[in-house]
Amino acid sequence: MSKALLAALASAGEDRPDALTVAGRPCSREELLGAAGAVAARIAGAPVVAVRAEATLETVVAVVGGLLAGVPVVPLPPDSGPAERDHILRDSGATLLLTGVGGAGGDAGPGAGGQDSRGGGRGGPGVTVMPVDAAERADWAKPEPDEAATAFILYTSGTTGAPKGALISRRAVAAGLDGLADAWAWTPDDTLAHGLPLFHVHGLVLGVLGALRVGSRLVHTGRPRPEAYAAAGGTLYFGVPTVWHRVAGDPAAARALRGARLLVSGSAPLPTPVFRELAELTGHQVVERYGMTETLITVATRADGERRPGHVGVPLPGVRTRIVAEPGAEIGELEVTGPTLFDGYLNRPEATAASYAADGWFRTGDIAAIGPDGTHRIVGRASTDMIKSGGYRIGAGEVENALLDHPAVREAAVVGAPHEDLGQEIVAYVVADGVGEAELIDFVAGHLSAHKRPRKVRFLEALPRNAMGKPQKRLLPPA
Ligand code: MCA
Ligand code: AMP
Repeated sequence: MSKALLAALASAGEDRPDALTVAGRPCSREELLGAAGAVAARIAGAPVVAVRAEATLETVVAVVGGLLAGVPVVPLPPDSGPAERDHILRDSGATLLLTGVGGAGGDAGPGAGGQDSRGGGRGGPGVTVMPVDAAERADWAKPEPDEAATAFILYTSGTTGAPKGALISRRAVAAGLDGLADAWAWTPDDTLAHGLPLFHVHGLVLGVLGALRVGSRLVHTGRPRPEAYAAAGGTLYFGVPTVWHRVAGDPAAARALRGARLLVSGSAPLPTPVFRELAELTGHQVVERYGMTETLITVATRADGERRPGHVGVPLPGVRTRIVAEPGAEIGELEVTGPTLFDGYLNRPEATAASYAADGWFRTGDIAAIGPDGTHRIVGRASTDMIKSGGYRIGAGEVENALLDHPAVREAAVVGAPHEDLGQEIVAYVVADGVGEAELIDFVAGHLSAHKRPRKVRFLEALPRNAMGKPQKRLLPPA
């Protein structure tokens, strides 16, 4: 059995005044524990707690406070529009919303902080907004909850409908982080640097809890900009491929990473040209790892393993993988099992059941191949309705539904088109009268969140359909 999820926070290594720095604000581990203890004391006993997850110190305090108190944490994207925010709060049953100090005041608007904030601080009916003060202190002496307890409810898009809440246990988080520490020889001597959003597995679970559990320093740059990475002084850097593409496009920033120990990419495929350019500029071959919200990270290139572009490495300790393919084929759907798997989707028994094979392995929906040496290669996704843009997972159906909520839109079909920087960009094809591209883009950004907005809108007389009347996305004109 592994040690408790936060056990290392109080004990790992020597403390220092800048054990973590978030968007320019330093904090020691002792200060973090004190501030999080104050949060824990205020929320203890709540069934779940939502956290408006701006890239701020308050978000880290709020999340650690929730974990100390054993209250499942629901990170809310800070720029969530009403449709997304109301769905997440209602579906999760959150009655408390923790925000930065500036986000206080019932139906208050945006709060202080690094990341975009256009209303995620509003609670809505039945939700009390509770400001978090990183300067507050309280001792929290209660033992950590059982490792089977839910740590997070992470909302993630499917191909259709609204996002589903993935139930992530404390055990899964601990197992996943210990596996990555092993794979990357990640120790208290490291400084982890990144600027990823704090409402997804990559930035929050790996990028914050990873550092807290291992005992390494953390520098969160607020935003994942190349010049901020260059200035962060990390030994270990995390980024999505879009971030690495931008770093490669800024040679001075890239060269500043030469002194690092390990550069890690994940959340989407890292293009081979970016891998090569970074190797040239930084002297590092980027390590890729693969995972999902539902499974956490399951496969990773080890620090001492072979680094090949397009390859994501080998299963973490305790994880098993298999390819379900047609007879004779080497490429097929990747299925995984092991200690990092989620406990199902909240309130969605049917979706939960559908995500598992008959023998309990999780069906990732990713198409992959496993080489003779056990190295995994992700080839694509089974469904084109699951889009990855800038490392964000976006369901085509959710964006289509948002567009159909606009009174001028009669039909909508959304696809992910190849994009050099974002991997895929969201393109919306609509049948509509009296509305322009910019208005529809803003409409989706305002209803859902900015990263779910289409980057292009194409207007059609009618969507291509088959004899049954079903839209045929393959027959849409090029973006
Ligand atoms: C532009 N903006 C708008 C609009 N147009 N806002 C509202 N309405 C509009 N019409 C603003 C945005 O608010 C933002 O403002 C700015 O324009 C840029 O927008 P954004 O789309 O965010 O920027 P980008 O440059 O396209 O973003 C690239 C990015 C981002 C920074 C790389 O995509 C990102 O952070 N990706 C990380 C995703 C991630 O962490 N995924 C992990 C999932 P402003 O700049 O002022 O805010 S976990 C996972 O996948 C698994 C487990 C795994 O394997 O890791
Ligand atoms: P999310 O649920 O946002 O965590 O997204 C999970 C999805 O991201 C996976 O199902 C994959 O499609 C994709 N993904 C994550 N890491 C990689 C990677 N290294 N290479 C290719 N795809 C990846």
